[in-house]
Amino acid sequence: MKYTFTAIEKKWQKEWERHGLYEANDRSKKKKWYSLFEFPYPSGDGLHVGHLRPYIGMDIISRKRRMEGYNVLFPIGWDAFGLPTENYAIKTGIAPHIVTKKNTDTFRRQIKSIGASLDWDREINTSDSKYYRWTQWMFLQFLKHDLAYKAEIAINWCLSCKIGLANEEVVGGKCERCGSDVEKRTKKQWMLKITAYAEKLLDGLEKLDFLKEIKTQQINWIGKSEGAELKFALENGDESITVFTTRPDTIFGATYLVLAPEHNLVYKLALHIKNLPEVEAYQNFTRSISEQDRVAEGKEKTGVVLGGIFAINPATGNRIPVWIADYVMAHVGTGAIMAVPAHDERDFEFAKKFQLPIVQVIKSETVVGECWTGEGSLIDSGGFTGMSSLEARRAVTKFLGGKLKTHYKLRDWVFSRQRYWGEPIPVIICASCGYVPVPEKNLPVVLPKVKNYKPREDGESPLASVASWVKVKCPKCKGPAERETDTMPNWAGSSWYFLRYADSKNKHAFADTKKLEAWMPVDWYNGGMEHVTLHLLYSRFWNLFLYDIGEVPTAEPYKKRTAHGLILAEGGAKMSKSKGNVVSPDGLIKEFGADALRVYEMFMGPFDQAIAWDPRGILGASRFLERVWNIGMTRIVSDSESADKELTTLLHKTIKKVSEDIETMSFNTAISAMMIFINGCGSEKKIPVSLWSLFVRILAPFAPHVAEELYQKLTTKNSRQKTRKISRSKLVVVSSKSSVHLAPWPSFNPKLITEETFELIIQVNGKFRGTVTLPRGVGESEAKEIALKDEKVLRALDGKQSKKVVFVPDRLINFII
Ligand code: ANZ
Ligand code: ZN
Repeated sequence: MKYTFTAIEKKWQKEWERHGLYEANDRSKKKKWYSLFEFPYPSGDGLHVGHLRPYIGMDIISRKRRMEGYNVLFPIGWDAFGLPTENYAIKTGIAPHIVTKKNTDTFRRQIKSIGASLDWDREINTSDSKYYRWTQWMFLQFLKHDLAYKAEIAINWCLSCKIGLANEEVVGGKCERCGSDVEKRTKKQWMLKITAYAEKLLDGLEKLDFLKEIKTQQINWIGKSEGAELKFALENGDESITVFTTRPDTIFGATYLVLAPEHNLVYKLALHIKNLPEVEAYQNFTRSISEQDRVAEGKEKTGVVLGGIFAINPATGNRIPVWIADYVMAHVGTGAIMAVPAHDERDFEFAKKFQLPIVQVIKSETVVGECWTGEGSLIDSGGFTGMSSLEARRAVTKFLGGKLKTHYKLRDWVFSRQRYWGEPIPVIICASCGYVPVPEKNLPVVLPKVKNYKPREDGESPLASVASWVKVKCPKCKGPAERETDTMPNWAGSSWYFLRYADSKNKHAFADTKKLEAWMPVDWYNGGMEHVTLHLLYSRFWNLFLYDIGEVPTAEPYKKRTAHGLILAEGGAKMSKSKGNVVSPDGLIKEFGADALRVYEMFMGPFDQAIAWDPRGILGASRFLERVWNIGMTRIVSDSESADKELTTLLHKTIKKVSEDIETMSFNTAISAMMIFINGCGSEKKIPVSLWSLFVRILAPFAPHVAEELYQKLTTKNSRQKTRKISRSKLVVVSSKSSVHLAPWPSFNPKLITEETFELIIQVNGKFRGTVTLPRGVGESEAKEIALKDEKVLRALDGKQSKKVVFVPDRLINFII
């Protein structure tokens, strides 16, 4: 029987929508569940198959939760402000909001076409003034609580475009758009004081169910380090240098000091520096090197001594030279270090290169002449000799009158851009009152229409040219004043969108308190690994702040955060329009159906790993669904007619596997379990309706349209208790209650599941290399994948691809190389 996906997919999408099947209920008595994926940026290129991967993954989880009886919120919206839209507007003169409308229409159509169980009623758009009114309101709260301030900050300036660039527009030190050189310029920018939340952002992590890599990245980004600030007097004049060190215990081995090349003192000491031209040349040289390159491991150390400048080591009384070098960062610690080459790798490399003295002061466990960075007892350290290094940290600091100090690598968040397509910053600049917040009742400050979207030659936002908008009365003194013409960065709207979904149409508040209490926190958030240091930290900070001022019910916004792997283009390159390798879902859905695309995307590999698109892959998914379809349409019989024990057991194992695998996002293995079940159905067997109904339910989150059609067929067929074939009827869900997507999630019978695992023997070229425990019935691809994670096997393969794989089900796998 023909698998007519086109007709059923459209039909069920309409039916589900008509019944509001996926609308979240703010006042339900059921337990709530909130699933979230990172809302898309509606680009002009439309969606590609890679975008869909996280949506399908979270859709599967949301559908399972609904079937488990939860009241589910699974929303979507558009992160609509952003550079590509703005740059397109600059190029074409088409207004960004028109471009955005067109793009969101495309995205909406595409996402709807995969049948995701989203609550479209709550759709939001960050560039809509009804939304950004609240982004502006929140900015005013930051301002009120002294967490927003203006500071001189270096920005990226393209010498040819004559505009300030966002960091993401600078690629390898060049302007992403024209390829010319980019230089640092200083500009007054709005900043948000995220550093005030460094400790809370760290503490909060402990209780959260985030992937370990995500936690690690956040911890490293915050970069807490506990140490001391110690003062070194200078021989020249009254100046002194304060260094930050995590190892005050090593001070007797500090044989020189190093300042960051941009350190203020270099300018202050200019008159005393004997080799000033050389020093200035070095300063210029380092300006062109990106920060990442400066700190990169293994990078050749460079630096210049400040001729004629000497400091006194307060512990030894020795005169030591002062250098500038780019391995010391201006904004980390105090921008100055005491160098202890015997016990710090970077100092060690530097000292060897420039032949500076290396004095060991900690007893080392390695050979003499190497750098020992570990702990030990102190040697040649005056009165501290013999003390343990850990103990000496405090003792030395105290003795020298230093301060114990905690530093963070995290820096405040640059919150303004001199660009058009963003939220206007709701501040008025008055010559006599300073920065005056726009009164809350006057929000939103609507982004005015302009003709030219290009930033001005002087680097100011195009908004600065709209005199009628800029000139306002000062809200305080009523004197003439001007609006702030900077706009917020791309990260603003996405820092709180998950809150708006709780109550997306509210006109009086960003969301009603009761509704926030009903929905927050997000139970499961999935997003890209590329967003875990910026967006994920920004939005946690934003929510922590709103919690502190009593605006939201939970300190942390997300209980759990996972990440998906990218889908790469055929051959493994990143999908991008410029490479012409983008795969659109549209044609695939037309040819194979949304369900086949969904199943293929979930089956193609482990969800959390990057994987290349295989144009033939979807055929397998399509064939699987065809087989399911044929069984469901032709071979279902009443329970009394058939009771295959083996098949019942297999089904219960499948239910267990699929139930567990969804929870760990092992969607690929869940699908292979369902494939095994379908194989178990053979080509002849009659399948009893009660078994089949359970199978259709576990299939439903993956292939919602096919499952609905088969389920509807079943319920009518069942009620009539007839076993003859019935042709495809024009059934619709009569009430939302009868949809498979609200049917209870099946539980398995543990008694039926015995002896479910076996030891798979792994061989390389016929030689035994180990075993792994696997569920019986495991397929070749899954067995192969797991076997290839075994270290002994990897060693035996030695990086070679296997030419052939011999797989004996439930017994062994042999890689021939
Ligand atoms: C002396 C010393 C001796 C150090 C020793 C380490 C080992 P973490 O833990 O990564 O935070 N440091 C301080 N400020 C710096 C800056 N602005 N740029 C580059 N490096 C800087 O690193 C703290 C250590 O990094 C500090 O402790 C300092 O070197 C260096 F056996 O001081 B230490
Ligand atoms: Zn004023």
